[in-house]
Amino acid sequence: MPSNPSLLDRLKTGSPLLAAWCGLPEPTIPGLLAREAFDAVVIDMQHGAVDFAAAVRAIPLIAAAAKPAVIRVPVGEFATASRFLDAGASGVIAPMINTVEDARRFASFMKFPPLGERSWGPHGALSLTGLQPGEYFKIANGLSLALAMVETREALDIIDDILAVPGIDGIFIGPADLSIGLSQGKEVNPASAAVESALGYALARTRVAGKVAGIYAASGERASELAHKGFHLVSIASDAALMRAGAHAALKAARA
Ligand code: 3PY
Ligand code: MG
Repeated sequence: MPSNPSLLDRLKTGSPLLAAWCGLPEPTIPGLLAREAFDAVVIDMQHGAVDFAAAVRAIPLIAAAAKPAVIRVPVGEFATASRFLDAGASGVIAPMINTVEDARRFASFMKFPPLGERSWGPHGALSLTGLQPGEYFKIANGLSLALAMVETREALDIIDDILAVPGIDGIFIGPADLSIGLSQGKEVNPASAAVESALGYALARTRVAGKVAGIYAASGERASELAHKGFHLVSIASDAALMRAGAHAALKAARA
């Protein structure tokens, strides 16, 4: 049985999903966070220190908690996106998708023909889903969520075109980079007024396209605001940030 046959359907029809965000180079951490009440776990290979082997090892640990694993690959590493689908990831977030060509290339590595050009070899995915190759092939494109990151002024300007690319299931906003771009390099402020109005615009365009929108939130409070705003997938803080916050709170209490 697929561990998660329809992450896209859940995003489209259910309440917002809250994801853990992991960048430490140790697969046990996403495996353990998957046991908490997160709906999904993201492994960040763009800014995290996780290498390919560690990220692949985390996927069955996350699946053992019946949660979907989503991987953010490094910029431009679309071939790596296919390899994570082969390993059983439920989705991939591709950073810095700034042109329609970027979006097309990303989609082509995420989806089998005729939609894309993904090559066959889903060894981990077959184990985790329990499907036979022919069964997996029939539904694989629907199992593999492709989220294109919109986090620059250029991407925002062509958001309709990115959303229109066949095989792109939705967008994922990087509010920090977006704030840098929208302020023309003057500040990094993921909650700036300019970002706030861009979020409303991006959500509206995503709804018109009938696709889904995810976003990164630095805290639980911010995640709640963004979920209420209408984002379908909201990731919260990071493994390192949660550890640091826990350490600060425990030490503050101990020294009180
Ligand atoms: C951003 O805010 O730019 C991100 O990519 C989230 O990590
Ligand atoms: Mg970013």
